[in-house]
Amino acid sequence: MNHYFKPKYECAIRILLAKLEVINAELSIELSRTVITGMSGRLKTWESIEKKAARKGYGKADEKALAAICDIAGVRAVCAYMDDVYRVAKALQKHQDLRIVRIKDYLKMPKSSGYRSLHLIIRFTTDDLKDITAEIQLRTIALDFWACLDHQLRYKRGKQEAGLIGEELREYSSVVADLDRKMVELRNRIAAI
Ligand code: 0O2
Repeated sequence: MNHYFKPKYECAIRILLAKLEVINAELSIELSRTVITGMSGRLKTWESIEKKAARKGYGKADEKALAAICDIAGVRAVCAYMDDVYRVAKALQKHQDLRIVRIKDYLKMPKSSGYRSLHLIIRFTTDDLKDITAEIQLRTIALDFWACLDHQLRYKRGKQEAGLIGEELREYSSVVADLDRKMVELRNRIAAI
């Protein structure tokens, strides 16, 4: 991205990762176990920004288009358990320097592809990063496994090609979600012993 505010997006990613580190440390002490098992951040490539701008009906990836793309800065936290995903989201809500402007709960309402994840669209409120938006994706280890393979196998392919394997991937996504529920139940049963 050869745009003057690229450093701001990079900075946003670093700040969000630092926040997630702190949240992980606090929750891990509180619950005596690791809550976030992995995290990563990425700046959307210029090619991907241009494609998304076109998909959203913008002729070119100008400032207006960039403002409409919420995931130029993207951060992902992979959690051990399903309920941890909501714990992390709740902890992020307490941060004064950002505002959660939109929540896309694809855990409660999975996408037709079978994609399950909790997306928080945040906007920074501090002067230095004012109006910089970012997307935080929160999901479990199991759902991350599904999403990564789906991304490779289907997500970025043409519709016809993707259609052939879509049903099978949707089914596996339900299997993964069931497994996540069972793991929470098992953890709770063990804790009650
Ligand atoms: P990449 O390559 O991961 O960056 P909207 O802004 O609401 O109009 P958008 O941005 O598509 O539409 O929102 P959404 O649904 O929150 O999707 C944002 C990101 O979620 C995607 O970014 C993917 O990372 C992920 N995602 C969404 N649907 C799927 C899916 O079916 N499978 C997988 N594996 N990931 C998905 P990008 O920019 O599309 O792609």
